[in-house]
Amino acid sequence: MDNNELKQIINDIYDSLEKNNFSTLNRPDAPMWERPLVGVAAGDDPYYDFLKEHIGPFHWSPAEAFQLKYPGAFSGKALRVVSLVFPQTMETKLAQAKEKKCPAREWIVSRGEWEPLMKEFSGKLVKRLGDMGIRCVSIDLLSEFGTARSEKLGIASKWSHRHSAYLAGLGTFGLSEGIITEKGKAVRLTTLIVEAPLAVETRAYSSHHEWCLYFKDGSCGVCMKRCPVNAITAEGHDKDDCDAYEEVFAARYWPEDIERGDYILGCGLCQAGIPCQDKRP
Ligand code: B12
Ligand code: SF4
Ligand code: SF4
Repeated sequence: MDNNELKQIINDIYDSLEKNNFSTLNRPDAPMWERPLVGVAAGDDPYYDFLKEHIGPFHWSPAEAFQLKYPGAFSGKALRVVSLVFPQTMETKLAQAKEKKCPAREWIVSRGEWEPLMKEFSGKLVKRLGDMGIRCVSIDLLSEFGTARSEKLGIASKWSHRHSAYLAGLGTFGLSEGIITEKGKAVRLTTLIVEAPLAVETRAYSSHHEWCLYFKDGSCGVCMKRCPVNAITAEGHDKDDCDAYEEVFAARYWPEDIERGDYILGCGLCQAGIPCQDKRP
């Protein structure tokens, strides 16, 4: 399998998704997420050693994540990290850009229904590659996957999808901390680790903040103004204030016609109504 073949498989699976729609908002024909951008990184890239120091020793290397499904000694050399970036639709972004206190209904639903959608997408992808005799691991399908506390960086995860996207050439971080891609910052991500000789993508940047206007020339800063709790400042992003706001908006502004159920929440007002909403600015 080469990169083009993998991208074709991913697009076919995207087209077959049953859960990628706004049925909850009575718009079954409207997709929740656009086709993903795909990037590929090497499984033995020394960047993963850096992440163990930078984020914490709990952050998996690709080989460690792979071994959770396929136990045994293993080097990362034969592995590739496939990073997938799903952009929000323009309709969702326009709705979100109008909001000031509470995320738009489309944002609430596309966040709340992400996990079942990713189960469907990743499940189909892993099955398809498995049928071709290719071993692979979807990070989102690992039962061990979850959050952890980084000493230096606060709330974190055993696998940071964004850092792998950065490594796979898909974008750099913004002042808000969100990753800015060619399709902008209003995106969600997942990662697949495959045992296949895919070509590793080159990175069109040399530093981790290169595509953000604030780090480029001190301009912009619009994401700071979009945050209702001032969790984004020139010093960066306060993860705890940001995290706490989720329950605040849910308690104060939850739309009556959406059932909260087991939705995980996310404010995301800093991801829309900004120059990096849809593109690398
Ligand atoms: C924990 C978490 C949160 C926490 C903390 C956020 C955070 N920044 O870590 C809270 C609850 C606050 C949160 C909020 C949100 N989240 Co969140 N969250 C996660 C989660 C589970 C883990 C993130 C993680 O591990 N962070 C680890 C630390 C290391 O990251 P960091 O501090 O941001 O990294 C900085 C440093 O590494 C530094 N850096 C990078 N390279 C280098 C190199 C050197 C040398 C140095 C010194 C520094 C440096 O720059 C980075 C950015 O500032 C991921 C899912 C996943 N498993 O990946 C989703 C994820 C990051 N969240 C996501 C989203 C969409 C959101 C929200 C928009 C909510 C929503 N759904 O609407 C908000 C946005 C907040 C914001 N301003 O970015 C998306 C990312 C979207 C994007 N464009 O980046 C992810 C990837 C989920 C997904 N599956 O797509 N989130
Ligand atoms: S809104 Fe402006 S300052 Fe904020 S991340 Fe995007 S480009 Fe950077
Ligand atoms: S997600 Fe909301 S609370 Fe968190 S930084 Fe962005 S705008 Fe602020």
